[in-house]
Amino acid sequence: MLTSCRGETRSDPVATIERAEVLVSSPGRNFVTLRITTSDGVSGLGDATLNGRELAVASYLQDHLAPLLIGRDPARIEDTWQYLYRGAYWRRGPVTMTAIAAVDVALWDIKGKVAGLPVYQLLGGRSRDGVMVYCHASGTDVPSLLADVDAYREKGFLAIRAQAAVPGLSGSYGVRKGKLYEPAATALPDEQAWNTEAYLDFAPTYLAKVREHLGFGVHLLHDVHHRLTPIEAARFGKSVEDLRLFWMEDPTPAENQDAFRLIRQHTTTPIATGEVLSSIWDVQQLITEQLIDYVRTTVVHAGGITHLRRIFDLAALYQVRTGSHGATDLSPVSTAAAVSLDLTVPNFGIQEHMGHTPETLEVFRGSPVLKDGMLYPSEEPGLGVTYDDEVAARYPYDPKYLPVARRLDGSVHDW
Ligand code: EZ4
Ligand code: CO
Repeated sequence: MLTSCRGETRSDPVATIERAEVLVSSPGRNFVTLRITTSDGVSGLGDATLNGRELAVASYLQDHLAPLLIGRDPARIEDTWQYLYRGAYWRRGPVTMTAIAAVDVALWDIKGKVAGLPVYQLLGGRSRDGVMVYCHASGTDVPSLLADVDAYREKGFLAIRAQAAVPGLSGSYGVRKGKLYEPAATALPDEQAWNTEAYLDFAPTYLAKVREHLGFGVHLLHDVHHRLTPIEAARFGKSVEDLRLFWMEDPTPAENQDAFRLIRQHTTTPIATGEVLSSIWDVQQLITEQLIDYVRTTVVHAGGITHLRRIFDLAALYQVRTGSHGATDLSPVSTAAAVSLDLTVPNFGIQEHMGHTPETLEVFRGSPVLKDGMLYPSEEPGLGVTYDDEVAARYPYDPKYLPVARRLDGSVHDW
């Protein structure tokens, strides 16, 4: 029996991590992917994409985490998580938590392959048959929004998010130009105009038209995208109560968790937040004081499967359900990891799913399958997603930034 200074006690030689490669490519958009390979030749993938700040995470992984991974036991997922989190000394933050997430998800992928089981089986097995997703309908005006809603309904979606361009404003979040919504579209940040009054006047009217058009048989969602103050969000939530939204998303920035209390005091419109938050500490008060209904932290930006499960378990105690972020900037590896967790947790709510471009799906093969508004996991061992290096080589990194919003007087607003 060997006892090392790392506290490892073992009787048999185990496989070790031999390689950790950081793969940066832009098939349709930028993705950072971590591939860990063991001495037994098993490899696992983790998504490490942080939109608009990709290379910060690539460097964190390449320069600071890869040297720590070589020689470690890939089976020790929790220990590796604790080692990387506590060992950094510097706590939380999207760059750190995305890098740790990539390692964590790659190790779950490896564990599944070694066990010969899909990752959702390792997490306790199915709690449900499939995962309800919501899609993104948008329009430059109300008629085009309604047409888009119809197109998604015909595809069988059970839940639809609706966003329309506010008349006269270039900076309305969520309005698609091409086939998929892609906000990180320019080599330097696009500066877009924002006017809260115009939004607050317009948004409830178009949501009412969508609800009237849809009826109550399909879930309707809306993303405020951090644009309102708490009292404005309270007014918005109150004004759409009769429309019975599934949720209003990110009504106000969430750095100050206490701010949600004011919204809560005024409206029964359900609240979802968390896509930009990276740890359990960032949502602790929101959950334990029941200031939100859905927690939107994701597998890639909140420390991987290991940490997200911890967040979801805390949320379950307070009847807060899950509603993970799932925009195009989360790679198919994240979709697979998210679906594995969504399938198993008792308090699943909904999963965002925007889909990916054909170029993305050429590089990342084997994503979960979408059918009648639900995602179903791969039954392959691990996460079931592969990365094609040869195809990826055709799509080199292409620097892109998210937009910046400015109020009409020129001052910076939350985008
Ligand atoms: O703006 O993923 O709900 N989805 C969203 C996304 C985010 C992007 C940022 O990279 O708010 O569209
Ligand atoms: Co959002």
